[in-house]
Amino acid sequence: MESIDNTNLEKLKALENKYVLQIIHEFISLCKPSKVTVITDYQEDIDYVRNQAIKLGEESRLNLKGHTIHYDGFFTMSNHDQARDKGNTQVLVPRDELDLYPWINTMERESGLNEILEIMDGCMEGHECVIRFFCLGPKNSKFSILALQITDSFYVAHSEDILYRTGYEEFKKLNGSDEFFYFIHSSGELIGDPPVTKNIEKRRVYIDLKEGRVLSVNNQYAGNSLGLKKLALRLAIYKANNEDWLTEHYFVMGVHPKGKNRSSFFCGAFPSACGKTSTAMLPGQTIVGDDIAYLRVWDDGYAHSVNIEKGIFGIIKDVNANDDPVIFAALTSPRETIFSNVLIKDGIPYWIGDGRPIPDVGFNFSGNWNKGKIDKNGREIPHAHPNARYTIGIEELDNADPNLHNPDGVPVNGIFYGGRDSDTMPPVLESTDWEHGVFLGASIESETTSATLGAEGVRTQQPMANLDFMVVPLGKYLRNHQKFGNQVEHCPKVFATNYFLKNKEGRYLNGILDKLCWVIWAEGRVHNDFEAIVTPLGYLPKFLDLKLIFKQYLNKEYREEDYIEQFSIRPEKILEKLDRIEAMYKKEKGVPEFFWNILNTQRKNMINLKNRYNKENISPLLF
Ligand code: SPV
Ligand code: MN
Repeated sequence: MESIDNTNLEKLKALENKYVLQIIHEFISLCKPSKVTVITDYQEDIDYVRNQAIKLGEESRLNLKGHTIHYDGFFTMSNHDQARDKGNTQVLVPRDELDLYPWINTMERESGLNEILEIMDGCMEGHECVIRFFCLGPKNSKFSILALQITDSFYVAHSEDILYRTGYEEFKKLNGSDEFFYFIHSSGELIGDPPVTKNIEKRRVYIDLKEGRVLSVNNQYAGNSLGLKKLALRLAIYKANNEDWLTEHYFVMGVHPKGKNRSSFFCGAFPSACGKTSTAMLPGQTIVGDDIAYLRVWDDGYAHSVNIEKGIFGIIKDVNANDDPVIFAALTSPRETIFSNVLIKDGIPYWIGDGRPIPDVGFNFSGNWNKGKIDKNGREIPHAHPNARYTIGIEELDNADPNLHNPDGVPVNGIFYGGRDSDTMPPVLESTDWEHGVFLGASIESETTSATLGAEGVRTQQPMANLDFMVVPLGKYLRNHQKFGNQVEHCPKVFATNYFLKNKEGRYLNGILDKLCWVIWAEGRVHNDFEAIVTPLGYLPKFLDLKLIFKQYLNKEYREEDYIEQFSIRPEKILEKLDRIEAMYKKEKGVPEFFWNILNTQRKNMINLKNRYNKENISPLLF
C-alpha cells in the first residue's frame, strides 16, 4: 500500500477495525490507484472531495452558487451510461441457487468474481481514489447499516456526500466488527474532457451477497456507480428478508391535511420515472425521503420507517414551475446541486419539459449540441437526456420533514403503490386489508421508461417497484410482507395509484398535480374522514369527497363525468391483467396461499361484473 501516506493511514488505523484494513489492502493492491485519500466526517475532507470533482473536470461550475454539471458519458442514444444497466448487473450466487431468481441476472459466484476481479486489476492506475465511510439511515439508530465505499470518481464521492450521512465516527463504534456493507467502484480508464469512462463495453456491476459487497467498474451513472444507492438496496433486501424487517423502494412523506390538526406519514413505491419524487415533493406536504426506506415493527404498535438517504437523486425531465413547483424552485435557487446529462448554455442548465424555450445550441450529453443533431445511428439527439437528473440535499429544503434524522423513524399510516398504466387501474384504489394491499403492490405493472436501458413503453411487471433489486425469491419476499403486516397492531392502509390513465385518444385523464388529491383522500381514509364505495376491486373514493378536495387543494372544479371516466371499473382489462400476474407468479415457487386466493377471488368478481353489466367500463356510481 505504498500509495497511501502516513496521515491517511493514521485515519484508517484510528478506526481500530482489521476488516476495514484488510478490504482496503486487498482492493488497493488490485486496483492500483496512484494515490489514496481517506475522507473523515470533517468538513475540510468533504470540501476536498467537492473541489477535486471540479479540479479533475468530473464536474464544472454553473452560474448559480453551488450548482455543478456532470456528464456520465458521450455515446449514442441507444448505447450509453445514463441509466441503470440491468444487462451487466449480476447477482453472484452459489451454483444451486442459479434458478431461484428468474427476474434478475444471476451468475455463479466464483466465475463472476474471477471475471470482475480481472477487469478491476489496475482499473485505477493513474487515478487518485478516496475511501469513504457512510451511515445508511439516521445515526444512533436501530435501523441503520454502515457502509464503506472506495471509488476513484470524485463525482460519485461528492454525490454520496449530498445523499448520505457521514459514517467515519460511526465506524469507530463498530468495535472492530465486520457488520458493514462495502462497495468498490472505479470509472475505469477515462477519455475526453470532461473525462468519461472509455470502456463501457466492460461495464460490470456484480453483487456479492455472501460477502455483503458490490464491485462496480467502467461506469459513472449513479444508479450503477454509487454503492449506497441501488447497490446497497440489493444487499439490504437480502439482509432484511433473512431477518424480520423490510427494505423497500419507498419514498417517505408527511401528509398535512388543511384545517386538521394532524400529520400522517405515507410510504410509496413506484417504478422509476412514474411520479415517485414528485409525490414526495407535493406542495403543502413534507418529505422524509424519495427513494429507499427501511421499515421495522416498533413497540408503539406501528410500522416505523427511516429514509436511508438524506438527499434526492431525482429525474429532472418535466420538472417545471406548474407541475412540480416545489422541486422547480429548489433547482433554480443557489444551493449545492449536481445536474447530470442536461444541456448547458451560458452556464444555465436546460432540460426536457422545463417550460422554457430550448436554446438552439449548447453542450449536452452528446458533446457540442445543436437543434436537429443526430447520433451515429441516425437518431435525433434531444437537448437533454430523458433520464437526466439532479442531486440535492433534503435538509435545506423548506419542505424537509423535521423527522428526517429521527433515529426512531416515523410511524407509517399508509402505503402507495403505483405504476405507469394507461388503460387498466383507476387513479386510486384502497385495499380491503393488509394482504390485499400486499397483492396490489405485488401486481404493479408499468410501461417502461428511460430510467433503465432498453425499449420504452413496454408493459412490465414491477412487484413493489422492487423487481430489479429482488435478490430473494419473490414468494419468500411476499411471505415476509404478509408476516410483517400481521405483526403490526396499527397496520398501514394500502392504496394503489395510477397517475397515467389515458382515454381512447391517448390523452391523459388527470393533471399532474391531481395526485395531491389522491394523497389527501388516502390520508382522510386513514382517519375515517371519508366513506368509500365498496366494489369488487377494492374501495373507491366517493365523487363528492373528491370534488371538495379538488376545490380545496387545487382550486379545480372536478366534474362528475370526469370522475366516472376515471373511476369506472374495466373488468375485461383487469381480467387480462390478472392473467399476466398469474403467468408471472406461476414461475415462482413458494408464493403464499393468500396471494392465489385473492387472485382467484378477484377473477371471479370480475367475471361476475362482466356478465352482469356486459359493458367495458362500469361506473363507480353503480355500486
Ligand atoms: C431509480 O431509477 O429508481 C432511481 C435512480 O431512483 S437510480 O439511482 O438510477 O436507481
Ligand atoms: Mn429509485
